[in-house]
Amino acid sequence: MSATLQFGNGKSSTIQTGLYINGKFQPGAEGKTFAVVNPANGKEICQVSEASAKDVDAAVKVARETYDNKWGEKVSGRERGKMLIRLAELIEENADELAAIESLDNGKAFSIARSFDIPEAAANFRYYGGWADKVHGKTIEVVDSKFCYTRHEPIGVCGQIIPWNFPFLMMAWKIAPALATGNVVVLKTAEQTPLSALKFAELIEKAGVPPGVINIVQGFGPTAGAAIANHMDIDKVAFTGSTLVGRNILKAAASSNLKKTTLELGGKSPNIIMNDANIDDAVAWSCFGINFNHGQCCCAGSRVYVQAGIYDEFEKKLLAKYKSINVGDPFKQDTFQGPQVSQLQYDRIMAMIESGKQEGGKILTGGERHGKEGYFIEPTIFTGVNHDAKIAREEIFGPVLVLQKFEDEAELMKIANDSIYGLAAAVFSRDISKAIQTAHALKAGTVWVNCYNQLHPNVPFGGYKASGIGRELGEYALSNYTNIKAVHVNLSEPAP
Ligand code: TXE
Repeated sequence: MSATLQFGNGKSSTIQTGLYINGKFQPGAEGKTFAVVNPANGKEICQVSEASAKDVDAAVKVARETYDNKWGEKVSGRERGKMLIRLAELIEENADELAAIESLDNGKAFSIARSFDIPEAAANFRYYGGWADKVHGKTIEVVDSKFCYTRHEPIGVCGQIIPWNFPFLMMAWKIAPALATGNVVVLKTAEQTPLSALKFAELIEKAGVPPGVINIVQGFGPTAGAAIANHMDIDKVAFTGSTLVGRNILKAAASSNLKKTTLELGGKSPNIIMNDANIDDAVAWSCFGINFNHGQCCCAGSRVYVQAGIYDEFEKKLLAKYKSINVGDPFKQDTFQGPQVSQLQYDRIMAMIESGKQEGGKILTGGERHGKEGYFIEPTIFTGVNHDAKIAREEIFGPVLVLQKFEDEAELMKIANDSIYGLAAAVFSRDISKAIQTAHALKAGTVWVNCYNQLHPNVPFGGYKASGIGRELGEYALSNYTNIKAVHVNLSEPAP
């Protein structure tokens, strides 16, 4: 089972379309397949195998046997590190092909997939490859008669469920720290975007990773996804997606085997521009902050608050900046914004735009479909929106910005923090003391000062409040994937 993909740059690639379990591509137990759609034109790209709960079961069984007999602490950190670094190299060697697959499947610009998604995924594997032989416990002083230490042990079989906005990068964020710490994984890709992970699966054996360590299944949330969350023999689940489904994952984990759970969920991130900001820079970062990846970023700067003293100039310059956004064919070199990922997402975003209008918001620019086919939406700015309006409070996950004016900084902070979410925020000011004080007062897992959407493998990422549980990236992510064992050794303590 394979498919040949034709890219908009004239090139093509052949991929395997089965489920990748125990190092082999195979059809689903129920023999079902589903269509993968090109969001740029709404046409089918190919069919891929669909995983059922039975396939998840089979993958978990293989993963468990592999963990017990061939992986875990049986393979040294040094060896695991080498494999992760080899995976990084293989990703780099195949970067053009992987970026083209990502662009075709997700709709993001090829140039951005090639310069961001794929190299960043490689950087993640390399970074965690470096950690693999540096994960260790501590010795803890107690009394002379005892020796106590901790071990950071792998958790075991990890279920990982990823979304469609950064399919390849989210896969890297999940798999790399899990393997660095000696775990095995069963990863479910998003039903909208399974293709780049299937190409990645071809690289796993080449990197020397034993069969059964990384298992990749594509399928739907209520079936394959729920099977992972409810599984009695999965020790940990990591999820990135909607807050709604995140709650269900947590409930499923609680009512099955209380598997450890980390969640990376939605956001409604405030981006604050103070009177003393460098206006041109703030305009450029704010535009990038909402429109990068077509607004399909959990940390998108979807609420921009500009202080009254510079508001008019900011609005004028932002509007001019918006006119320079190239929306269109993801394979054209100068395209910045491609289509939204699916008809469903397109419909959800257009419904939010409609609700913004109904609630009295004024459209400064955009608000309509772009072009005649595919799921393209014009970059859109709303002004005059009440803080309680739906578009000011709920995640839109599209290129739709709510632009607001504020006078008083203290009042603004209350509004900025008045959200169920707390994933990211930004502040623009030339006064570094004020910027840092604001950064500390914002209730968010990431705060950018004088920039936006900056991520790095070394730096943790995750949310306050309903934006999630746990942190990905950096040293912090390692703790998502280890059990801490305390060992008390009696040296000379008399028996009771
Ligand atoms: O997400 P879902 P959707 C937000 C964003 C977007 C909204 C809906 O606001 O508009 O969510 O997107 C799997 N048990 N984010 O509907 O359904 C599903 O198969 C187990 C933010 O696509 O949460 C996919 O693999 N798994 C976000 C993954 O969950 C289930 C990224 C995400 O899909 C499941 C994506 C179930 N019952 C959307 N139901 C971010 N934080 O970056 C679905 N899934």
